[in-house]
Amino acid sequence: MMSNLHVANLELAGAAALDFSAWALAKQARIEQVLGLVLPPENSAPHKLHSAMRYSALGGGKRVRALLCYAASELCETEMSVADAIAGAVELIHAYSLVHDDMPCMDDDDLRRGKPSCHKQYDDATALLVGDALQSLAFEMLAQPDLCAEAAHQISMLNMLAKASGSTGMAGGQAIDLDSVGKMLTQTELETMHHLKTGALIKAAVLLGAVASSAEKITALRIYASNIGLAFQVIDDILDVEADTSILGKTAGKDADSNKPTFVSLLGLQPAKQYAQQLYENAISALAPFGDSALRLRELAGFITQRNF
Ligand code: GRG
Repeated sequence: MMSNLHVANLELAGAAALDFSAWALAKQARIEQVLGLVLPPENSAPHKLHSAMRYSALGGGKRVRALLCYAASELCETEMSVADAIAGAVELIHAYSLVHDDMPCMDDDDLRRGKPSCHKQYDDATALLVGDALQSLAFEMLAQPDLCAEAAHQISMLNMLAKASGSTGMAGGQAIDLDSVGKMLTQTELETMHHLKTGALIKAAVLLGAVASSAEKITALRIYASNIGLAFQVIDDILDVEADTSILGKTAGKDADSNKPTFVSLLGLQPAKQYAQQLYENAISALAPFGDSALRLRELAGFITQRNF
């Protein structure tokens, strides 16, 4: 199993001189291959669990978090083997969160990434275990021996991912979200919830590859990540109102049906769009000190705020 974690020698396209869509396609293919190697094979026991893990983590999703990991790692000149481990770990945590979020005890959704959600395709108990096992695999990936030349950097990364996904990060945000159904939240409360639920992992995706960087660089990246994390959620709320289920690959109109507070219900559709634009501009401003070397992060901010799925 451990040998599968060494994926640095993948023969995939380099990034130099590629336009954004070619760069993103290459990186999406790369993360698919990284995850395909790290996830246990379906023909290994326990078969159902391994099959359901691969079903949930492979072959779908925009891979925005992995793209952010690769873009920030390129900016910080982080080794590709480390970037792969970071991107894989973050995507595994994200996949686990989606599997659990879709379960009847949470958001209760039958559709994810254009196919039946894990608990519909398999069963509730398997979905619970898939989330658990994907989370453990994420930490196994990031904890692989000798991943980083400096052990202290690796420990910092593990610490950062644990905090981003735990009760003062994503899981905490989900707890507030579940508790907010049917309530009116202020904009500050809504922002706090989403900084945790969606923003914490997006911030980790940007900052994990920067652990060895200067304090100034990390501060600028933190501002960038905080703004795109929130922008991601504002756009998610807008798409829930404006986009079709067939394009989203998940059930549209879910927020209103579940009586959830959103940026659209709080601000209105047009002001929510202006707010997303403001967050985008804040993120771009934070990248100014990096000049051309932050091109991919700039393009990703554009992708996140202009996406239609
Ligand atoms: C269960 C601990 C736990 C947490 C769940 C992130 C989350 C917390 C739930 C997802 C619910 C949701 C739809 C949130 C809105 C923002 C979001 C994370 C959307 C899904 O992310 P995308 O659009 O998904 O990046 P893909 O499929 O493209 O990877």
